[in-house]
Amino acid sequence: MNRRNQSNDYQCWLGYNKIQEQELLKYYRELLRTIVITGDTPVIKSAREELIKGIEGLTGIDPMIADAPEEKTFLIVVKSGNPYLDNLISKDILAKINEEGFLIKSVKRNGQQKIIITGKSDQGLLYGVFSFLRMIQMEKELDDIEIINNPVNSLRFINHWDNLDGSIERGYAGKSIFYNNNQLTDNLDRIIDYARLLASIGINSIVINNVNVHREETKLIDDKLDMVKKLADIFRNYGIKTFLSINFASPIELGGLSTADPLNSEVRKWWGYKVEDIYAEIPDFGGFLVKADSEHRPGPFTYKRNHAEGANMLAEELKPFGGILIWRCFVYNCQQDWRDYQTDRARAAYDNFKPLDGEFLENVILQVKNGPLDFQVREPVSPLFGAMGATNQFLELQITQEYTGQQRHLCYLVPQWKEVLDFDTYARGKGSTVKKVIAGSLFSQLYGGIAGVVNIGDDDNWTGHTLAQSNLYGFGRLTWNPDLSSGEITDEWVRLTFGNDPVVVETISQMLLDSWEIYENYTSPLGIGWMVNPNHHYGPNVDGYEYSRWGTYHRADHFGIGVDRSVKTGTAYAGQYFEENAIRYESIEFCPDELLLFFHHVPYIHQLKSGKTVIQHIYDSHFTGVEQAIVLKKKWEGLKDKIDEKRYSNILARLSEQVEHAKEWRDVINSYFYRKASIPDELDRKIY
Ligand code: GCV
Repeated sequence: MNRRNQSNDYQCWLGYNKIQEQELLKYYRELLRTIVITGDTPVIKSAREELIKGIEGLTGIDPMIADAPEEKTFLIVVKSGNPYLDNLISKDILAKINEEGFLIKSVKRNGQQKIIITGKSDQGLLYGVFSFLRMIQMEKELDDIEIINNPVNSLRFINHWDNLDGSIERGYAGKSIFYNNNQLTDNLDRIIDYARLLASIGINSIVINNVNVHREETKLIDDKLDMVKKLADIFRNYGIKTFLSINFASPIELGGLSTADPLNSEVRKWWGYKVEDIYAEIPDFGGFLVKADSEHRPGPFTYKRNHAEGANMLAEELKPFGGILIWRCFVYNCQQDWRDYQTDRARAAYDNFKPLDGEFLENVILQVKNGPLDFQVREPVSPLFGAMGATNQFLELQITQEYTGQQRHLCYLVPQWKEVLDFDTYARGKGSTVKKVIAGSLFSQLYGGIAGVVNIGDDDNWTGHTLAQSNLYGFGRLTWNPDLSSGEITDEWVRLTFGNDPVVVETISQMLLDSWEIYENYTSPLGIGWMVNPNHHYGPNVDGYEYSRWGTYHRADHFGIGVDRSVKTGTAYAGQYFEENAIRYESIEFCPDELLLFFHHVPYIHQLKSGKTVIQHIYDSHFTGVEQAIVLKKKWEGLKDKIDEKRYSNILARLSEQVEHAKEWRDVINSYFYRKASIPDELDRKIY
């Protein structure tokens, strides 16, 4: 497709639509007529192309690109060692930029105002260019700027759950943009556009296949390596390293060995050769991501080895090439018998990994899901964060909305992620937040970062629901800087995507910021989770969850509901936290309302801190959630004349569906608990 003809929703936040404010447009046009950007590495070329594209779109002028700054040049993009900067920018300021960071600074030279974008690396320049373009898109004045912007996390990862046949596990926006029928797609332009989107939000690493590695995907390290190489060639131009999910049993499936035992010397040798082959083709290959011994995936347990033995074997082979091994902590026995009250899936990650702290090599990173279970609308933060001071840890978030409305419902996850990042683990006393643990700063670790399971597919707008683009944008911005507020990120995304009309900005921002709470209101109450249909996980089904064969997950009976995870009388999960949190979660008195049923089994008439009983809270929140979903739709309808038809109708259709499904949720949940508890609604509303 001709890029100039791409629709607004395809272009997401890189639409670069012409500035509407005429005075400002004139000002930018004068300033941006000539620009200097030096260097011709692939990443700098991408930065140059982006700058041209951005300035053309935003101002309508075709900027002149000069090789060296002249008197009148306003915008100068050069690496930090460039002599031009010598008398313009002090060494002290330059010293504050880290390897991937950048500086955007206005300076005066011979009375002429200039903007310098500089950084130590090509990537730094690319990020600086994107940030500068963002400022123009948001109609910022360019006088008097000094922005030093360094990424907080060294690894900012996207995980794809794409399969080679083109399907995407938990994908809600069409098919894979990479693969089709076990081949690489022909539409490489789309992948370039994707790389641009990712680089613009600071992503520097990508895993290009599903963690559940099946037969075809296993071959990606073998006779399908050329596909990986082609993708890596594209992503490299945007400063993004390519990683692969691998099958732990590859030595058997590909190599014909009789074992995949990590301590077996033939197995080690086999992996050694494989890694060498990969690096011969892709010298900057990032490394492997592994899901092992979970949900039927092979792993070291088969050979009575532990996860450290499994991970270290691979890490050793990757190390000479600078590769990284990422090992997932989403390890649990999906066939546990839940009739036993001590058995608790929530305990699994900590029980499996905590005892191994200190045993992993330094190029191993453990990837931990935000909560102890599985991306529910509300879960406590995983107690593993901070509990492994001698091990690199990554936070894994789910951008794709598996349990949060599958991109048919609006559920903006940035506020949820902010709560996770700001959560105090108390690992080293007060202030030991998750964001410090995973950035590696709390324990001075070598690697740190955040991985997000992405929400895109080949739908024209990438994410199915156009407003779900905000989750990808927000994810990237938070991995770059977890201290950004939800409000700041939201405001940015709306302006970049829909323009700067204050009514549009205010309305959409509020819709996004309210949406997580709304979704929670009409779905699973008070942290209980899992009231979804099995397998596809969409829509209400109170007793539906997979484990119901062995007992309902929520433990609801005629008298009460919730899982007792206290140390005193329950599964003892609460005891996995550091003392301050363990005490808070252990007692019904201190446990916050929103997590009460995650940690405690209480009678329906138990009074919450809000003053309501549990049952009344269930009724009220479900009625309120539906009303709020209706308001979301009304707010959107109010923007009819301000949004292009394509995006307006896409979003309207999704919001209408959301209202109908919210009603279904309300009715299913309320009637289930009304029948179970036999307690009438205080407001005597009709419960179906
Ligand atoms: C990729 C959940 C999802 C699975 C997913 C798994 C995981 O169980 O439902 O689709 O598999 O998490 O994170 O490995």
